[in-house]
Amino acid sequence: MEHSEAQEFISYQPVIRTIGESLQVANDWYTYMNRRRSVREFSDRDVPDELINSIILTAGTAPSGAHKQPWTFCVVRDPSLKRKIREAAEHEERLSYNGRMSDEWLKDLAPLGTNANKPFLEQAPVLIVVFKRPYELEDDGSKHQNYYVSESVGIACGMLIAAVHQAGLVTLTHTPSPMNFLEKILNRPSNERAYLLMPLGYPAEDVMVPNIQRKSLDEICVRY
Ligand code: IYR
Repeated sequence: MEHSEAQEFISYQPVIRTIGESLQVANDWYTYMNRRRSVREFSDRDVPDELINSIILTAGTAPSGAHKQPWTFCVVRDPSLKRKIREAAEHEERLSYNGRMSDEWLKDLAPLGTNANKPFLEQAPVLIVVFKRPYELEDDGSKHQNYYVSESVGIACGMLIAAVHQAGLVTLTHTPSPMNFLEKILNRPSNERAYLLMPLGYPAEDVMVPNIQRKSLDEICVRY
């Protein structure tokens, strides 16, 4: 224990369930999560801050390398900022769709019906812009390393998506590339890198989603 600092431990409070309850809850949760879809058209119905706060707190319960919690969730409601973000994202997307993405990539995307227009960046009442923090910056300018940053932030985003769905809201994982314009528009500190842009809100009335199928258990699971 030479190199480790004294660490306080507390008892873990497990969730106690019978096997029957576990099965029920697990199956219900799967059925519920299987209804989740990425939605690209939003209603203008507002989402209260209290709900956003709760969803972000859930994301913040994710495990992270050395418990560094290397994430920042920016909540954007200001219409002029949303417009700036949309304009910058569409600029990058136009370059991507008209040359940067391979023919194979464009063909793979065709069933999703996406293109360079991103009206949802203004339609959705809230944009959550997730930043990863490769290191922490102290006031004196010194840097402290974070660990498994992309893995940690990816897990947090997965938990955020689950919380969004649980709350009856919808989102989508938007990844304009490159997305460093988000660091500039939101004036983020030098240790933050844009990771994911998630518009969030209620779905537009009668919204349609692509008819795509999920892989079966046999296709995603190998037993040893
Ligand atoms: N970022 C672009 C293209 C895009 C890429 C993938 I991979 C997708 O699953 C969906 C879209 C866009 O948002 O349109």
